[in-house]
Amino acid sequence: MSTRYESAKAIYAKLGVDTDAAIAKLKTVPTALHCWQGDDVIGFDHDGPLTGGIQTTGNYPGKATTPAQLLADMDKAMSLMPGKKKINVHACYAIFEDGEFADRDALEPKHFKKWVEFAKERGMGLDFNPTFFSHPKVKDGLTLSSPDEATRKFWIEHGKACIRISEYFARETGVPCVMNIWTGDGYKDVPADRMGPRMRYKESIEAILSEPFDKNLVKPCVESKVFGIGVESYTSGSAEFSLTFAATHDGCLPLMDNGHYHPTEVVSDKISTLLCYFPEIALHITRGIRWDSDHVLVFDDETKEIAKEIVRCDGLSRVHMALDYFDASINRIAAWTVGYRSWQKALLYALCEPSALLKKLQDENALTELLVMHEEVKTLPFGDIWAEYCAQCGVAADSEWFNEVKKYEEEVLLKR
Ligand code: RNT
Ligand code: ZN
Repeated sequence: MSTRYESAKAIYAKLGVDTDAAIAKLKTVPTALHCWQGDDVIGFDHDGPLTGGIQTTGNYPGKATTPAQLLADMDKAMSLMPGKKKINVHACYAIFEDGEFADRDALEPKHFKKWVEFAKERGMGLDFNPTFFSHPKVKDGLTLSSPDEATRKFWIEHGKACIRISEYFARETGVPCVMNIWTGDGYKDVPADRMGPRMRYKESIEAILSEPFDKNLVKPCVESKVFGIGVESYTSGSAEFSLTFAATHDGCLPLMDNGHYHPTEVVSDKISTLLCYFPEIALHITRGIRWDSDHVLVFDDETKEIAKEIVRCDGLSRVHMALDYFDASINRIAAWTVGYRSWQKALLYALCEPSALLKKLQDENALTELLVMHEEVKTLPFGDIWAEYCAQCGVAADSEWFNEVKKYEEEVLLKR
């Protein structure tokens, strides 16, 4: 233990914060790392581009194009991050062996065996996502809310297949699987019928959830979105739609992605409300710049505020946390690592907040002192606590880790 840590610990202790306990706690809290940062959200089941209202920009060399490359890249990135990981897989990342192929409605657990092996070898849980985009059966930009019955049926079957796969993940890893339903369904221009698609969306998700599953093993979520590229005027899965759906369907969780709201709306303010009503909720943590741009997560104010809210609400065991961003313009291993480390920093920072003291000031209406203390906290020696946490987790606390990425880029990525 460094003298710097000892001295920082004493400073925090004066404010009633036990930094040893904060570090110990963080080691037990999982955050899901998304596989899709490694290959610009393409996957292995199609040759076409990414479509469905989301987009990656950039053409940085070395992206993974095979399962072996993606898994190796994830391993490299994970070796540079402190903390407890889960792995988040999308259905389009099915790994087919020896020329076999199954369309999305016919996916089976066996197509994800490699992911299970990978997670189990590393003692990690798996989360899952049906992929309702980048596929020819997305008809006129619609899937579960399409007016075309055959289209809806195909995507409902996909959702059901994904429930079976999620349950397989949970049984194999011993960790519950969060299964998130997001579609890019919507309209570019002002629709004539807003309710029709939403009623169909509701019925389709209900049909998916009619697939039998153990609620302790599979945690289905619905993710809302205000708009996407090409669906600027209307989305079937709006915030109200998703929230109300989750509230009225037992065992279904609302998922908030902080890139999916109007630019001045903040998810940090919504967490406490949802935790008043839902036993569990889920988050996609990202960084939207001006729009849902999915920039790499950094240790900025809103990221900190989201982490603080989870901790202040004593929600670490009730909030399923997952990262969701994709930048194709920089080294992808570094993108994964910067984002995950930033979220770890935010959680540790939140765990080191003297929240008992601050809440007391609020309740006593000592609002001037509360402002003073909020400012005081910002310059506490947090860097020394972070360094200690990283040391205990066996990773570099400073940017030393980037040397590993440069080496990997030269030796592996640039040779692809
Ligand atoms: C899109 C949603 C969704 C996707 C992933 C790949 O805007 O955020 O969660 O990013 O499913
Ligand atoms: Zn998301």
